[in-house]
Formats: sequence, structure tokens, C-alpha cells
Amino acid sequence: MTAELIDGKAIAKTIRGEIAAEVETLKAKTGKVPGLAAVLVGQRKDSQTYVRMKKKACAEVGITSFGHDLPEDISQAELLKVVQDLNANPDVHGILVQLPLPDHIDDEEILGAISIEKDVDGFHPINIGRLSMKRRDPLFVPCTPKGCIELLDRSGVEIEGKQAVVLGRSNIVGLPVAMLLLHRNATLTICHSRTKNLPDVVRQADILIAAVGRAEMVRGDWVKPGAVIIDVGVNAVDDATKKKGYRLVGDVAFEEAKEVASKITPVPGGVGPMTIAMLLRNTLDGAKHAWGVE
Ligand code: NAP
Ligand code: LUD
Repeated sequence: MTAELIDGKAIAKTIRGEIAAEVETLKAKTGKVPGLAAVLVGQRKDSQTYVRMKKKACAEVGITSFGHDLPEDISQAELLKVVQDLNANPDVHGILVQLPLPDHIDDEEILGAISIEKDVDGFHPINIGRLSMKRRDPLFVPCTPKGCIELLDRSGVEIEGKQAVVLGRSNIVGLPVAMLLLHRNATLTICHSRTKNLPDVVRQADILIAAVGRAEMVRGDWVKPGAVIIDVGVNAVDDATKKKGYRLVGDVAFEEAKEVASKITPVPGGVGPMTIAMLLRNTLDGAKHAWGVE
């Protein structure tokens, strides 16, 4: 059997179209457009790429983006001041501080300083806390986890009652995606680097979310026949045949897993584009909240 591809690139494009239409309608009604501040500290190539893609996506749907490219050696106090100024700026409805930040920066303090009303990444401890509790809706849900659920929903995958296994427990992916699956009434297992008999645990999964950052770690024989696989991993592996000298692979050995699973996301073109689409959605929702419109 060959699994059906869950085409994140195409689904994200549809969502961006929906957002663009809504931005247009709101602009006609209010004369205003949503604004996203994208804060980038330092020169990491991957972060630069992601922030560039996010700003381009904003422009395409009619959201204004404000770029703040800051030096690697910025002080904690200076970065805090940037965030506070953005909190006070009424044209900014979402604040994105791209992670990771340099080692000398206390990221917990920076993320905690973002106004929860503008926390479009959903990383503020209050938003994460609400996400983790029953019936306490956070203002914003983190983009990658939200994108994973959206991929399942838009592919007609039922979550309720299913055995879901999340590989990874990071603050930005594993933990929040697990909370979302739980709220949707999946039966949940969370795995991490100390999990014993990992292949056996993964084989229980009707729905597998892989977010470990280990190239092609999940092999075909770890997959339950008919499982749905959402592969969050983005790992660069050396490849002399490519112009850049590398190619991107997921945390799942795609060629093997697709012979066993019923549906699977590719890397690239799976979760990545959804992360960006969900950031646009959150920014639009932030603007609507600020303007008091539905
Ligand atoms: P992270 O912070 O490094 O967390 C990795 C998690 O995987 C940790 O919980 C770790 O366990 C667990 N882990 C690591 N090695 C393991 C192993 N051998 N066996 C079992 N568990 C293991 O990474 P992250 O930020 O969550 O990102 C994960 C991957 O997703 C990366 O490839 C990243 O590039 C990608 N990503 C993609 C998107 C997207 O939009 N597509 C967004 C975010 C991240 P411990 O907790 O025990 O250390
Ligand atoms: N920090 C994120 N750090 C890293 N891939 C992303 C990401 C797009 N504050 C904050 O944007 O949400 C965040 N908020 N993250 N990430 C990772 C994480 C952050 C990762 C991949 C992609 C965003 C993406 O579009 C493409 C794909 O998978 O198809 C490939 C892009 C390429 O390099 O060709």
C-alpha cells in the first residue's frame, strides 16, 4: 500500500487564500490592515530564511510586516525595550521573536514580556498555561502545533478516540501539540529521549506526530499499518548532488513509512508551510481582537 500524501503546501495555500479574502473584507470595513512585527536576532541562516518566508507570506495576504533585524550581541535590556515598544505600537497586532535567541539572552523573560494579546506564537507562559488546562482557551495557539491539527482536520482524519503518539516534548512543538490532541479526545502517549522501547511505543500510534529533530529516525517497521503520520522534523543532510550541498528530510524515513501508513506529510512541503499559514491566521485574529470585530 502507498499512503496518501497530505499536501501541506497546497493546504497552506488554500488557507492563505482564505486569510487574504478576510483581510480584504476587513480593510474595506475598517480602513486598516493587520500588522506583524518580526524580530530576528543574529545571523543564523535558517532563522533568516524562515523570517524572510514569513514576511513574504504577510505581503501576499495584505498583512503589513515590520522587520526588526537586531545584532547578535544585543543586550537583554535592549531586546526587552524593542518588545515593549512593539507592545505599545497600535499598528502591531502580532509580535514574533524568532527562536532560538543567542545564549546570553534569557528567552523566558523576553517571551514573557510580549503582551499576551500580541503573542501570535503562543509561547507566553499564560497562553501555554491556558492551553494546558481544560476549558481555558488561550488567546493564541502555537503555530506549528496548530498547523499539525489543521492538516489532520483538512485531510478528514478523525482524532477523537484514536491512539496518538507524540515523539518529542519541546515547548514549541511536542508539548503543545500533545495538549491539542488531548483536548480533541485522543488517547495520548508522549515520548522523549528517555523513552524505553521506542519502536514498540510508536507502533501503537493511529496518529503519529514526529518532532525530534533526528533525520529519518522513525523507520518503516515502527509504523502501524494504516497510521497517519505528521512529520514535523526539518533536518539538513549532506547531499553532493544538490546545489546547496544538502537536502531536507523529516524525522521519518519517508520512503519506508509511506508503504505502511495510510496518510503521511512530506518534508519539505508538509508542516513547514502550515506553520507560516497559522502565523498569518493568528495575526489576523489578533487584529480582529484589537479592533473588536468578529
Ligand atoms: P527540540 O527542542 O530539540 O526537542 C526535541 C525533542 O525530541 C525532545 O523532547 C527530545 O527529548 C526528543 N528527542 C531527541 N532525540 C530523541 C531520541 N533519539 N529519541 C527520542 N526522543 C528524542 O526540537 P523541536 O524544536 O521540538 O524541533 C523538533 C524538529 O522539528 C526539528 O527537526 C525542528 O527543525 C523541527 N521543527 C519544524 C517546524 C516546522 O514548522 N516544520 C517547527 C518547529 C520545529 P528530551 O526532551 O528528553 O531531550
Ligand atoms: N521561532 C519558529 N523557530 C524555529 N519549511 C519556525 C519553521 C517554516 N518564535 C518562533 O517558524 O514558529 C516559530 N516561532 N519556527 N520554523 C521552525 C521554528 C521559531 C520551520 C520550517 C518552515 C518555519 C518551512 O516553511 C519548509 C518546508 O518544510 O516545506 C522548507 C523551507 C526551506 O528551508 O526550504
